Amino acid sequence: MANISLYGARIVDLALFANDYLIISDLHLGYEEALNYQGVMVPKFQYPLLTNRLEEVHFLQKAEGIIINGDFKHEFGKISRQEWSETLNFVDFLKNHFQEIILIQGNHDPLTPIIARKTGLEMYKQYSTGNFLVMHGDQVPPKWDEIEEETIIIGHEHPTIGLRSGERVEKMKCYLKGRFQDKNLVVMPSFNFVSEGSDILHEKPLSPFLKGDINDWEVYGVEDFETLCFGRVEDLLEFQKRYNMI
Ligand SMILES: [Mn+2]
Repeated sequence: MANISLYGARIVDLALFANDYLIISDLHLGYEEALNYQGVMVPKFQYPLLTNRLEEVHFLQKAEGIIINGDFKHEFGKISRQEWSETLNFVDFLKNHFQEIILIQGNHDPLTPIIARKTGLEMYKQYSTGNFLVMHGDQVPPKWDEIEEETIIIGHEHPTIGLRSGERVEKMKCYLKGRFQDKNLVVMPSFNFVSEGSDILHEKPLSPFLKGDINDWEVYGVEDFETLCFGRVEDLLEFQKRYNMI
């Protein structure tokens, strides 16, 4: 596995390793049951994929602590059966692998504090470690000027790039490395296998951190523990235009 670091945070598949923490984002546990309620019949397949994947990541990169960077579960207004069982099991799983577990509040987490209390975990708006400030990324903190860390790590966006081959468009999960105001910014992919995410080249951004000019930002695709450097957003758009791939 290539050793690629974004401002000192090492890419380990869909996780980042920063200052002795592994960071994963946007698990959306319970997503399948939420889809079932909407009439979309998907089986509940995600949980074993997530735990196996995280075990592999942890095997490759030992870490004392883990940070869940928001959207631990999916439903806004309730805790579904699937969410109760999977979140409690997942916290047990984390306790078996890590000495410290940090939960960060995402926009899908209004009720996650109930799960945190039940399992004895703390929830944070944002978490500082070394030179990194980890936050979900659904809003820019109001006291931006008081932030001392050099690098901000966010999730929320579920970034992917759409790669066209013939009629098919495949979305590949990716990291983004850029600058936001006076800070370094890293956008993480989702640790979630129900949906790939949104195509940053063609879809409207979700996060306010991505609403400005991101042409200069660098794209790092991840696929099965491989990391692929795609260059800058602007170059990818230019390439796709030139080869009529949009
Ligand atoms: Mn979110």
